Amino acid sequence: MTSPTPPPFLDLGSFLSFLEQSGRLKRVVKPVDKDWEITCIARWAMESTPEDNAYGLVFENVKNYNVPVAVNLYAPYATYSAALRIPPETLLERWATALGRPQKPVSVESGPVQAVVETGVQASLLTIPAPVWTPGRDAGPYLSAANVITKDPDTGVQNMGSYRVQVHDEKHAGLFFGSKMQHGAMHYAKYCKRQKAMPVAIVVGASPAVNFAAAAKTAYGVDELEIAGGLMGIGLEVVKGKTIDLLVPARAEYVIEGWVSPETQVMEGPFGEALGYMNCAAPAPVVDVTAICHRQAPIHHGYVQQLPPSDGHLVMEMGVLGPLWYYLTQKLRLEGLRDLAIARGSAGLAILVVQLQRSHARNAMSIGRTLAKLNFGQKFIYLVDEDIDIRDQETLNWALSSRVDPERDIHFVSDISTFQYDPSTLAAFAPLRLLHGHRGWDCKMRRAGDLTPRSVHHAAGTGKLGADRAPRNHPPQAHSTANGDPFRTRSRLRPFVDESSNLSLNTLQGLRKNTTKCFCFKLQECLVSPSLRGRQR
Ligand SMILES: Cc1cc2nc3c(=O)[nH]c(=O)nc-3n(C[C@H](O)[C@H](O)[C@H](O)COP(=O)(O)O)c2cc1C
Ligand SMILES: [Mn+2]
Repeated sequence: MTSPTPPPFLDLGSFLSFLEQSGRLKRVVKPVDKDWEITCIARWAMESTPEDNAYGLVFENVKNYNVPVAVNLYAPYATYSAALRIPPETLLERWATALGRPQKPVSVESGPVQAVVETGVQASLLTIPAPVWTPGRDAGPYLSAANVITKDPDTGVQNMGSYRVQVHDEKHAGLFFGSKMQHGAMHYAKYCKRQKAMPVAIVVGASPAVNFAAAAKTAYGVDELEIAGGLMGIGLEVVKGKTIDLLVPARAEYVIEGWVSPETQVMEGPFGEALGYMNCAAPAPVVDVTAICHRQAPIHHGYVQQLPPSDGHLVMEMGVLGPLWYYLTQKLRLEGLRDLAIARGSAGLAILVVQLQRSHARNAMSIGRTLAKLNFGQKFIYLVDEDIDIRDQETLNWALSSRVDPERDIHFVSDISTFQYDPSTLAAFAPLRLLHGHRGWDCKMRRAGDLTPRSVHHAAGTGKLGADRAPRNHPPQAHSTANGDPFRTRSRLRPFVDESSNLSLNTLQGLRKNTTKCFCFKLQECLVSPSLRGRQR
């Protein structure tokens, strides 16, 4: 007899209890500073622990706050899939089901997230212990696991995207849309055109499926709350916002409500990006907070940002792979695919690994080209044979080393843009001479690694952390938006490449006059017996 499937996790608290019961959660009871200790300890815990023993962390005693902070919750794969109550090997299929059969949210009258509703002077973002994720370098504290809900003013259909949110002060938060094609950004552009303020709800600390769905690269017009329901196999409970007409998860820890004015933008960033570089500060939409709703005893949840590894990267990766798998297998009905993965360290999206069925080996190049054109942000696509464990980096490298003839098997696909914040391709749009002499932190992407607790501690000890790079809550500086196009000001974002750490990529790109953005490694017929490696999945 098979045991019944356990019920889905409906909120963050039940998932934390599950992690704790399975020995995968540690509580830090010593007081910690939210502006540097949380991220340093969390990063150290992630990097120093073998995946099989990975654990989440709850910082129970955050200095000057009475709200705990939970981090490192959704990595590795085993934990991500446990959060959906499924085995890891069925993840892609679960995503395909969720996208193929989304579940409508279920409206309820009230929910724990509105146990406390703070408005007016009571509502202050500074009561939420938002950490600084790249201490000493980020512009200030961020809500890094923010699920941002907006609504298309034409259709009334909601969208939820995982966009970082900078805490500017008690009542203001910056919204970062990585591109104007992000769905929240498209909504914002529509409101700007009408000269109307956009209602927004920022959901923090929800059921795992909500976080996963918010990172999903779905089609425009798909409500990710329905995808969250599809991932859970049951409609998500939602309540109406208190000061805005949006439906929000009823069992979240926090929902921050507010309005984004079409008129004003505020400098956002710099911030440590997913590939481990600092981005520039640039004007960005700003939320005027009207209410902070939360549970009686809320927990703040964040992703450690910046350099991989982090659970944020894994959430991003599955948000790419799940929809991609669905699209390729259910919509395009592309034959010959066996499995998809994203290589470690590639910021959750840059290196896509595609496993093909042996019977379709001869179509490898056309499959590769189709994938390249789909453009989910990838820069490299590896097409590999059935016998390779595509989640094992050593085996992948073995396959690249032993099966790929660079002349014959590497194909370049031109004019396809990659991840927007890839410093090597940003450089492609700037004459090299521009890059020299621009070494200020604020105007370029810069490698921001080496954030061991020790190095940061040392910086703090010497007073460096308290200098001008220190986390701060600077007063918002208003920038008026260019009329009609709210994103014109983004062009201030300067391209930059850190020459010292990017040599090999630049060399490759230089060969292609910087126009090539995507390579395919052709699958070679297996010359070596699969049993030689013996790593078949
Ligand atoms: C941890 C994490 C942080 C992210 N930060 C941002 C961000 O700040 N801005 C952004 O535009 N996308 C960000 N993304 C990617 C978006 O969540 C993703 O592109 C998603 O598809 C956006 O939803 P949308 O397609 O409805 O716009 C992030 C993803 C993750 C997992
Ligand atoms: Mn969307």
